[in-house]
Amino acid sequence: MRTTVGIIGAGPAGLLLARLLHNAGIDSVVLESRDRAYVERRQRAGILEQATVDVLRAAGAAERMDREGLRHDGIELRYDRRRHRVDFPALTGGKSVMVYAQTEVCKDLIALQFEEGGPLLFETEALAVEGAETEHPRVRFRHGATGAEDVLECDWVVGCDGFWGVARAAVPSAVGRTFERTYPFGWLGVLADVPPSHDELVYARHDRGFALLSMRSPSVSRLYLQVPEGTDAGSWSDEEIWSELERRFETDDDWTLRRGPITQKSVTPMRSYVHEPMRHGRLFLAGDAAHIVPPTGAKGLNLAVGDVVTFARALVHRAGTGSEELLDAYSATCLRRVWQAERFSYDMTTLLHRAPDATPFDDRLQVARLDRIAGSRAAGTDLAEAYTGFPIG
Ligand code: RFL
Ligand code: PHB
Repeated sequence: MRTTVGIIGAGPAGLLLARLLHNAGIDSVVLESRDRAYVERRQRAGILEQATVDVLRAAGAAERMDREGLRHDGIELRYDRRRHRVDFPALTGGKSVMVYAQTEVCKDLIALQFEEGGPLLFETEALAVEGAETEHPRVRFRHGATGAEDVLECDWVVGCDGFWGVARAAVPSAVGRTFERTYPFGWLGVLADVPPSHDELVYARHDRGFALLSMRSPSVSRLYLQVPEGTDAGSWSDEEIWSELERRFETDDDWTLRRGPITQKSVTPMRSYVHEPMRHGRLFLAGDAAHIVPPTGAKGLNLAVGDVVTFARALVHRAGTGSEELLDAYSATCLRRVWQAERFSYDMTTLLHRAPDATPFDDRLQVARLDRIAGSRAAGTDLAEAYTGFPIG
């Protein structure tokens, strides 16, 4: 098998990259280890930055998003039983975000790829990237149906295979460097068949821990609770989840949390991670394969989009001009945006979560930081600009 760009992974990064390349007349093959139903059902991100929305529209992949996505002009910060709304358009000169789930973005891109794009092979696991330093890198992979091994010969390989993928391992440790931080807590996330209890996202800081109210549609709520690292989702009953959410979201006014049937429960660990550089020879890393952020800033999916847009532009530039200057700049260009997202995600995480060893001093500092955001236009603007997203490239 032969192609111009071998793409490992059919998450948002790999699927969008295949679409962008197809639109530019560049052929690709996508290899995905899981089956289609799994990829379309995996619950993850929910917030699309303005730049992500613009990219999906320009790629011709936004028809359903524009019908079903919910435009949000702000978020609520909740602490000390008080509520503060951060107004995005007012603070950023008109920017907003879109609530449209990652599962839906993936479904839309998969459908388009099957209708119009190149091969997208599910249940096909990449085993290794070979020859990254040569003109003809290869991906060794295994066909799911037969178990037979095969090789995909490429001009370029893009590792969009997430944090646990194989692409990153093809960068020799002598040239790569990693930066990492883990957090002593995770998120218990639930989906519930109940209309969201607020029309915007609510990020709550509470002495018992963080809570987040988000949504998937006008009739489906997505809720998260900070839990200790290593928590088993099954150890929380539905009743315990609702009463803990109620406590953490409590206010002095008459706001109430609507309860409904919980249809899914899972725990996500929290990690900050960056691999530098994001390129080795003709292998490029994009999305979670190169970096992870804790979900508090809603940045993971948006970073993946920025990476693949940057790669596609660079390859199109090379095809048009013969110049590799943008490909050479790929890693540095992406990393500038990645580190801003790392900083923001870290700030949001430490602003809102209660560490197991937190002292009363730490608690007061968090409230002071929140008061600052609520009371200063400059501080509010800083949050609003970062949340609605930094430009790509
Ligand atoms: P993905 O989505 O992980 O996709 C990688 C794909 O590669 C496949 N794969 C392989 N395929 C072939 N051969 C191999 N050897 C392979 N190894 C792996 C995998 O099956 C998968 O389909 O990475 P991508 O495309 O870079 O997209 C990144 C986003 O998915 C991610 O940043 C966000 O979802 C992060 N994230 C969240 N971000 C938010 O902004 N808000 C959230 O609420 C949020 N929740 C989450 C998350 C990430 C989670 N992970 C990684 C466990 C919740 C979870 C549980
Ligand atoms: C979500 O809806 O899943 C979501 C929203 C905002 C976040 C994280 C997750 O910061």
